[in-house]
Amino acid sequence: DIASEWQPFTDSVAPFMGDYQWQAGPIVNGERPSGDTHAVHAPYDRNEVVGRVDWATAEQVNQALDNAANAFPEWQKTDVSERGKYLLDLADKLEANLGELVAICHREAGKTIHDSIDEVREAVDFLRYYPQQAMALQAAPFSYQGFDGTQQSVSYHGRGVFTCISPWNFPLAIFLGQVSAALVAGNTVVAKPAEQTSIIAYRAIELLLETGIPAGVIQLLPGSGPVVGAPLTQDARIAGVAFTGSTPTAQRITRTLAERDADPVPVVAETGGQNAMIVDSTALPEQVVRDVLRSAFASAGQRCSALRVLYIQEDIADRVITLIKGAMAELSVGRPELLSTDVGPVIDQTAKDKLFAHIEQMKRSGKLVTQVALSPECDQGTFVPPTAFEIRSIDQLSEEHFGPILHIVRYRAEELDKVIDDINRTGFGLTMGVHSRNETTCAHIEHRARVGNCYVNRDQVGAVVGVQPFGGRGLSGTGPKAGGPHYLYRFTQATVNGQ
Ligand code: TXE
Repeated sequence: DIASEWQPFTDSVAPFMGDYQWQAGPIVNGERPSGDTHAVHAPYDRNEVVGRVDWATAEQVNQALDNAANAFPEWQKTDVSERGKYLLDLADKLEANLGELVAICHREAGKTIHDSIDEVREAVDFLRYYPQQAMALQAAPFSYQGFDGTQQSVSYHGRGVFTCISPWNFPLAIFLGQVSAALVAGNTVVAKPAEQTSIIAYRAIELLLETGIPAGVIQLLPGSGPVVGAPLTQDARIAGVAFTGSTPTAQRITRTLAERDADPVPVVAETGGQNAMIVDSTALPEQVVRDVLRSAFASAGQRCSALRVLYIQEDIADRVITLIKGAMAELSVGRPELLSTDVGPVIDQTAKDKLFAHIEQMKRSGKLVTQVALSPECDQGTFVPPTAFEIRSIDQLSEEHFGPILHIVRYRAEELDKVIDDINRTGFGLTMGVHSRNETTCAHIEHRARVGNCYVNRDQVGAVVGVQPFGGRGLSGTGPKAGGPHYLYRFTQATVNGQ
């Protein structure tokens, strides 16, 4: 049975649950200076203290940038296989410390067991994938014959100090995805994790330092966006920025970088979405409902890939909506460490308040389809009930709503192109789902939709490293896709016929 299958695993998580607390903070040249201390509370129970995090001071930010700049020349010269070896060792260490990392994911980010394990696995995949790609890049530099018959070759090198700014919703996978790509490509890194999830980033960098990696090449600076993040995008010592988070923050960072009196540098931005799924009348309703639930409510809807707006062709809309209501009634919302939990809390009170405000507004301007009732234990944490509304069009949503809220729109067959154009007009372009047994319809939607990732007759749950590279267009990001073969190029500078 499942319980005994999970027992050895839960035994490794158990020591880090309950009263266990972590102490985290900046890591500057391998040292752990103290800063302004902030208590971290568990999202599922605001009375539970998970640990304490010191946020970096302005002086530490400055010091970290100096350290990373000083470490760059040597690191750039280090062979790519050696750079990659540290990351491969870290992957092994993450697996060896799975229990603790899963516990942090639960307690700091409120992730369910399944999501927490997936989180660590995805981080491990990034750590193994990028070194392999970097070695392939070095082993076969791009060479070509010029129009004049001469042989040319292009080689790739680190750019300098890369700033990596990450969000809380994939606090280990995205954090280490950025950091590992930047490092293996030959850059040194100053990394700022999200305010809400610095503990897991801190443990990851502690484990990275245990591999023997030179301490100067990775600096960790927990802290707020304005105080720690902003200086890391303003400084002239920065050679590039990898950012994942909301679209407005990406726009702010791009403006800041443009105003620097320094070299122009690349920004690799992965941002939000307003993701839709189109279901036509040939789709299989049971399959649709299974995929809709996973796409909209996995991780409490806090995935950038998550389904927000479900378009259903009128002919089957009543049937599908009835099935969705039935399936939502079965969702178990509650404490993330329980195996039976489908939907855990959202990240914090600010997120909860915003989502409740949206629910109230939708109750006035849309039609409530169903809302899952919350048990009394949810009162202690930042839980939001999975909720579905019927609305007229995606135009009614002016921004991304990052939580377990599904909007449903009915459309008639002849409106299909208008539906796709409405979705495109939001300006976001992250994910799109299609459910249809008509291959021509699927191909038409895939062709007309302006999104980074299209999912046909399946759930739309995001990236699979090395298999399904992930990233958006338009307001959803700069591309190229994380977890894919082209991602590393953005972290390098190319030289023709030179070193
Ligand atoms: O974003 P915020 P959040 C998106 C997702 C959602 C968002 C959730 O769609 O929109 O991420 O993350 C720092 N200068 N994706 O709410 O607030 C801030 O401290 C420099 C997309 O955390 O933008 C944090 O570390 N930094 C995705 C980080 O920016 C600043 C995958 C993000 O914070 C700053 C996952 C400033 N002025 C989530 N202000 C994809 N497309 O792949 C804030 N920060």
